[in-house]
Amino acid sequence: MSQELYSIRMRAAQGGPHESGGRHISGAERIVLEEKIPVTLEKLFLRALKHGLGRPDFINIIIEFISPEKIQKVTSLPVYTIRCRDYLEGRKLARKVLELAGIERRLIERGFNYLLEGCFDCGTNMRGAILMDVNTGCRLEPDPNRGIRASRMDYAPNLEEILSRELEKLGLNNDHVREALCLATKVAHVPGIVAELCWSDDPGYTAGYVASANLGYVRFNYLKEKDSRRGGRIFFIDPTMGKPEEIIKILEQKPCIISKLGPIYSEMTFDEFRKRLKEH
Ligand code: PML
Ligand code: MG
Repeated sequence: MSQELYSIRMRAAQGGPHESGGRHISGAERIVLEEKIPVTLEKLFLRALKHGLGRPDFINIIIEFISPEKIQKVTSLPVYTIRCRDYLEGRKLARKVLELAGIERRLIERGFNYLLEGCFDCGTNMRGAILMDVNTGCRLEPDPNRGIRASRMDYAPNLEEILSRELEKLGLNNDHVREALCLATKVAHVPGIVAELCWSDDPGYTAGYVASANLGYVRFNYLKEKDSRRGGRIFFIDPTMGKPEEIIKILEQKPCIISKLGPIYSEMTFDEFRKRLKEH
């Protein structure tokens, strides 16, 4: 049987294609073996159709062969869940985690503001992420309405079952966690990326995370109010460590497979998290 891998990417919008001003509804992608293409297409199609943000009238699905020699193999970031009572406490603690990642406080504030404002011009969420220079606070996406879309990443086919089992033990086995951990792991491995901050745009999902190569995938059950559609991602980058054009190219195009799972910890306080970091 063929062991060749294919990238399958779906994006869906309402009011026409994204490039003609349609409102972004849903995006998801997989890297799968050839035999899994039909079932994956069906899953992605149904996912686009049944999204909480509304019914799309534009769905684009692309299938692309991936050359094995181009694939980067990595271990998933360690997963921490920091206890918090509500999104205000979650955001306060997320700011502290970003400080631990070495980002100046005023630039963290600027990052939060960018994410809270979303995409000015279209009055809706961006499909991709904001890219912010950690030294100047300037945004670096060539098209601020579209943002940068981290793409072409997945778990190795043999890891899916074990990942689901491990997440299940902690009540975290859902698409949001599985996909965000995969994306954050790819992003954190790109030279020049300092950290990522994300919370979901799904009105029913309040969780979010800060991720970085040194700290791990640090999640909070609350980073936004329930029923809010305002969500997205911001990548904090240091252009002295990697050219923005190069970072964007890797984020969007270089295939990345998680071939080994890092640890997944049960919920802890921020102080316990900090203590654990010191022990490592
Ligand atoms: C998303 O799916 O829109 C982003 C989810 C971020 C949080 C995932 C988690 O619970 O760890
Ligand atoms: Mg979403």
